[in-house]
Amino acid sequence: MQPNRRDVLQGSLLATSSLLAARWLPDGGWGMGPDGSVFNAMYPFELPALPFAHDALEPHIDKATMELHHGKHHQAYINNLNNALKDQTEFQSWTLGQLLSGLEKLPETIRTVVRNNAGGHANHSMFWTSMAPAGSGGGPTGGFNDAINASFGSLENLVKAFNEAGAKVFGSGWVFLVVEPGDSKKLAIQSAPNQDTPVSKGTVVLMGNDCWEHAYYLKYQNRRAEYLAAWWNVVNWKTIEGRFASAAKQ
Ligand code: MN3
Repeated sequence: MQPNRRDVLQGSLLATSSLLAARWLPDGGWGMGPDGSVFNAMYPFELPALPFAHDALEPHIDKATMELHHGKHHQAYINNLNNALKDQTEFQSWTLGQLLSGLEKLPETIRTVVRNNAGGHANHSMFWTSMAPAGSGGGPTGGFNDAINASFGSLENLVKAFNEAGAKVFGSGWVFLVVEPGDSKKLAIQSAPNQDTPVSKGTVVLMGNDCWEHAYYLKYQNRRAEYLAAWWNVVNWKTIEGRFASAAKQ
């Protein structure tokens, strides 16, 4: 029997998916999807549980902000994404990774809403797992530490450059630490507006900080620089180093 068009299409999607997975899932995903990888999750998308209690990042990130940010904002991205796909049966079998890398293949009627909300889901899943209670995340070691020194001169310089990039994000957006495409030992800082993510261009994201006002306004009001500085107390270096080590192996 000849395979029908749908089988062929799904077969090619699976092949594409495993290629993208090799590039995009340096830590086996960000560890928050039902199968352990947020990029492999597909419609209907679900809010992943936080890997710590809402008050676990106090006093650097307060409990009320975490409750709203995870329970309301992240949930809203997921609801909007599911809503955009509810009548789009063709795209319900696309993984989050496929949606983010294949935005130009989507109908114009849903492209922007998917870009914003699939991006929001991916960015926030990455964000929660980039953090840990203060004192539990350790610090960069080994080859990761070497890459930081080679790329920025020192951890102190990385922090300074990252915070400066975060302060410059105009309006709402993100600042990311990424692996330089084509050189797994070189790190770089990128910022992006709205919920865009370097992942859409196949770039490996190691960590990122949310520069939307909803991430800090309850506690820090307009003092974004103070929030950016405090955030380093809750960086989960162990997880981020694991992402780097996996990316370096590819
Ligand atoms: Mn946010």
